[in-house]
Amino acid sequence: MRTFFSEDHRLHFPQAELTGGQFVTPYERPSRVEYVLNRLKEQGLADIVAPDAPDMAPVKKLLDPGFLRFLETAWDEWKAAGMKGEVIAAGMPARGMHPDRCPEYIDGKVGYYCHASETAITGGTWRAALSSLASAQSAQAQVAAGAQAAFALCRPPGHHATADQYGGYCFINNAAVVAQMFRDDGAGKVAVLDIDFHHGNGTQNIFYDRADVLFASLHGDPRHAYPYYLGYADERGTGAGEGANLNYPMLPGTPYGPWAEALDDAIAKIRAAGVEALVVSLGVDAFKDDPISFFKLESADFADAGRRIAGLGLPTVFCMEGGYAIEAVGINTVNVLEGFLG
Ligand code: SP5
Ligand code: ZN
Repeated sequence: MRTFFSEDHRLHFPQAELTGGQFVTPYERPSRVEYVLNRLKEQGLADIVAPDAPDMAPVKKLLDPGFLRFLETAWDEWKAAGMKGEVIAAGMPARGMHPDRCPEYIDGKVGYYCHASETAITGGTWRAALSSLASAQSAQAQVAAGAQAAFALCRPPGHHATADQYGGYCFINNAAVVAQMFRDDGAGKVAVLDIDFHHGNGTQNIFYDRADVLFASLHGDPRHAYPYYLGYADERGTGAGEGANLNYPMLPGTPYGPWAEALDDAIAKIRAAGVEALVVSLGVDAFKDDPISFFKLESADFADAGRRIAGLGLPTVFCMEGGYAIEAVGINTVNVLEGFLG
């Protein structure tokens, strides 16, 4: 299995994440992917190539062009307005306000296009997000050309980003773009299987009214876990998309047994739906030692999950998402890929 990876991820490394009322070094940091790269090489999965340039045409169709322009220009506007620190949203439109009127002043625009203020934008964020997107798109192209599977070692991650909002360490929803590209290449139906600990609110939101992209997510119950305001089991899709959204929220302390039962249920429903291509949002923050999550998966469980996913027999693109137990991120991520390869 080939890995697509760009060194340009390093351009995104904010100093600050707002958590627990403090600014800390972000959990989502460049060293995460270094551990994945090293583990890939250690395990002989050394086919690692730089992606082609990103193709913005499918992205502009799926995501809001105003949002993309915002991401590209936010840092310069912020600095031009005299702001001293990194771009951080202080206020967002809340209940009773106008959620759909974009202010002109940059501080207001930031809140309009953001849904979680832990995530900072810096001068390198846009180029890093584009390089992450490029890896996902090149992985999709390789699978569309006949490879059984490919791994996009994306950083920053993508699954919390909607068509017009960033947050949760995510800016461009790589997995959603890959799913749309499979559709554009002729797949009748595509599934996105999201095994990151956090609910993939962005991906769910983008495809919520569509029957042609099935979304299934295993995640911490939103009553207890970020992103808090989406991810309940009764969110099943709307209109034509009714039934094409599958949420598996699970409680603090959930070990592999019930997690794997949820995975099997999602896999059975993906199989029954007649899907022709699979995108896996591959976060490994369900790991027992993850510093911001509360499931109890062991490293070996990730290999077992990979085996189960392979049982679908579908052309598959893996997109890297979260995972913050830095030194185990490499082992756990590569375990999924090795389990998949058998
Ligand atoms: C891609 C992904 O996994 N994004 C996760 C975003 C999580 N954002 C909220 C993080 C809250 C961290 N709180 C840390 C508490 C440590 N005890
Ligand atoms: Zn996550």
